[in-house]
Amino acid sequence: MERTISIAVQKSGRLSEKSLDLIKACGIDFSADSRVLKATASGFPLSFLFVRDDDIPQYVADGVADIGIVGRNEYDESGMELDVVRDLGFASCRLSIAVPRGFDYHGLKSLEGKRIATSYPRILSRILTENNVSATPVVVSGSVEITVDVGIADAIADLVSTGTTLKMNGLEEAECIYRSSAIMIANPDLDDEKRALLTRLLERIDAVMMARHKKYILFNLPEDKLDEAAAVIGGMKSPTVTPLMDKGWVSVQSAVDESRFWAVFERLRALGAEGILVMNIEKMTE
Ligand code: PRT
Ligand code: ZN
Repeated sequence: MERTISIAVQKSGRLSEKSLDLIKACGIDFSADSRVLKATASGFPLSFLFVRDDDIPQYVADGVADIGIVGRNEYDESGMELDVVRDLGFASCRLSIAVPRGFDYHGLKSLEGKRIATSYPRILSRILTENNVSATPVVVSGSVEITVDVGIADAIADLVSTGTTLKMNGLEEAECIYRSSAIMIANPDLDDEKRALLTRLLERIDAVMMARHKKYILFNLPEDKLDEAAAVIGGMKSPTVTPLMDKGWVSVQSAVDESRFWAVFERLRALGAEGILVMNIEKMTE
């Protein structure tokens, strides 16, 4: 029988959709019936376990699942020592100290002797200790943002993405103390066969993630501007250059980092580039 590798994915929540999108983009298909706890994929020997995100580090540690996708916050809070094999970049958020209006916050020292409500006592305590601050964590599993109002805490340490929740509860974000995004974790004791499957899966994930950060551009350029254009594009080993029927003109193709795209675009225009065509890249390797 063919060996499979199993992955624990959040059943429903902020990580679910993007986790499954990434896996699908790797050419792996599965029945997306969210009522089932387990599913088997086609296109890759992978099986799924759909669970609550809090349970993912434990399942991976116990070998119930071989790998998992979870927020770095959840993993660090679990205190488990697993292999963090990739930072997947999505579901990014920050753990921030937030205080009620009128709280005179001037750094972590302001929290000395205070009660701080959080769902992440381990991460919070580590940071407070590193900064020589002694405060009392008040551990709550949800609705951290109401604890100050109801009088059980003086400040909070909670996950923030847009900041709306804090504002709506009369709190101000005072300081970001930790950053998180989705990571892939793996059991450190996978056998050789499973490790080989993980390597294959990671190769696909890398190709998808790399492509997501790049655009493919094609343009026509006066041949005598080629060196300058190549310097502007940078990145890839060398652009592909094809002669055009029009003498003195060439067609150039290359991948460009999305973050640099507009700067590159404007400089190419200034060099006389014409007919610039931009495309999304589906998959890519170095
Ligand atoms: O049911 P299950 O236990 O599986 O899910 P869950 O409710 O515990 O987790 P879920 O789905 O809410 O979040 C899963 C992971 O998403 C977290 O562990 C983080 O890694 C990540 N993530 C990213 C977030 C946020 N952004 C986020 N904004 N997790 C929670 N929040 C909450 C935050 O706690 C606060 O209540 O959203 C609120 C703040 O949002 P803003 O946009 O108002 O700032
Ligand atoms: Zn959870």
